Amino acid sequence: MKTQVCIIGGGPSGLLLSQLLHLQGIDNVVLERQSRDYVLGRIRAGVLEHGFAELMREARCGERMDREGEIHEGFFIAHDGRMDRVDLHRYSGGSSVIVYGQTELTRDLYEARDRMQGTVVHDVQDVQLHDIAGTSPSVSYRKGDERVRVECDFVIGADGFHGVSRKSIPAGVLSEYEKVYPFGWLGVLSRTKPVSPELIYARHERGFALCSLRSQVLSRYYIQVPLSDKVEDWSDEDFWAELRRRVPSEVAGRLLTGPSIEKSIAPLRSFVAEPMRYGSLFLAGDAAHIVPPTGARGLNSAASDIHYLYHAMLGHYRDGDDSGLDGYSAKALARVWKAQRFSWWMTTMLHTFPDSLAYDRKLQDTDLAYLFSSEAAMRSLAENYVGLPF
Ligand code: FAS
Ligand code: PHB
Repeated sequence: MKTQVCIIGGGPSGLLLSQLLHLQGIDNVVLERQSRDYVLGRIRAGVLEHGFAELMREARCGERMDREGEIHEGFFIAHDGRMDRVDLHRYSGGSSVIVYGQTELTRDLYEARDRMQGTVVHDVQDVQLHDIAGTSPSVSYRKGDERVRVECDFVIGADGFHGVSRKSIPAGVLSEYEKVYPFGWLGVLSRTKPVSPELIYARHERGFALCSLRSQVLSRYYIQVPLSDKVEDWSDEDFWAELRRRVPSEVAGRLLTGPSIEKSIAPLRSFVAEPMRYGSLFLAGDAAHIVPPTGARGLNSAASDIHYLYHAMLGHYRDGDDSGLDGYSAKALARVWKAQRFSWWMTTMLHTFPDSLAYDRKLQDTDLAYLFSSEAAMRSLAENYVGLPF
């Protein structure tokens, strides 16, 4: 098989770039380890920043997002039994976010690939990258008992944290920066009316909680749990009881509960791999960086990688200009690290840390007090949450 761009990973990063390139006549293939149903069965991000939504529209995949997604102009932080609102619209200069599940946007991207007869190969095994530091890069994979080689100009590593791409960069070249948090998020999806029209991030001495949603009939809730917890340790009843303890009584009193249709624990980590380019290999999305979901920056950090790569590829194929490719890693990392900082800050402010000092907890109190007493602090939070410019 020959193509111009071989994309490893059929998650949102890989699919969005594939769609954008195809629309510009740049030939590409997507290689995905899992089946389509498996990819669409994963429940992940829920909040899209302005930049991601614009990219979806540019990729001609934004219609359902604009029809079914909810524009949110603020969210609440619950603490000390009360609720304070973060007015995103006011403090970001009129911007907002869209609440629209990653599952749905991934479905929209797959359907767009199908409509354009894009090449997405599922259930590929043993993907290997070849000569990415040389002049004849290629990617090989096994499908059934057949081994296939894809000759290409560029390889995009959009294969997530556990993918093969980042691991194909020689250890001596790659620098990895990681911070693992001493807790995880137990998430539940339920077919219930959301408890609040806007998200509620709750700080509580028992642990963090988040009340989110996917639609007016589909709610998404999280509670912080110790790393030692397993999903099977938590019955639905126990989950709902603990969530009620961590939110203000006015919220607990109107919480509608129901059976969980998905329940999982996600560990929290901050991670960045540098550089995001090695020869003809370019890393994008979770393959290069991970954030704790407290700042809703996970999926949204992938957006700017895709934006920069898309324009760099256009420059190369349309104008013979490689400045975008040569500058990709530094430019992407500059924005990635700002998302890392914001996610670390939100996580540190809102979670309980097992080994925290009384002094640390006073700083958390002060962070919140400063936030709700300073327009400058609120503007800083708002501009990060709606998405810094690309
Ligand atoms: P993805 O991991 O989504 O996709 C990579 C794809 O590559 C996968 O489909 C995988 O099957 C495939 N792949 C892996 N190895 C391969 C190989 N060797 N060959 C071929 N294919 C391979 N972000 C938020 O903003 N809010 C959240 O609440 C949130 N919750 C999350 C919960 C969990 C459990 C996880 C893991 C992530 C969560 N995230 C959240 C972050 C998440 O949304 C990611 O940022 C997003 O999935 C990034 O998309 P991709 O970069 O496409 O990576
Ligand atoms: C979600 O709805 O899954 C969600 C929303 C906001 C976050 C994290 C997760 O910060």
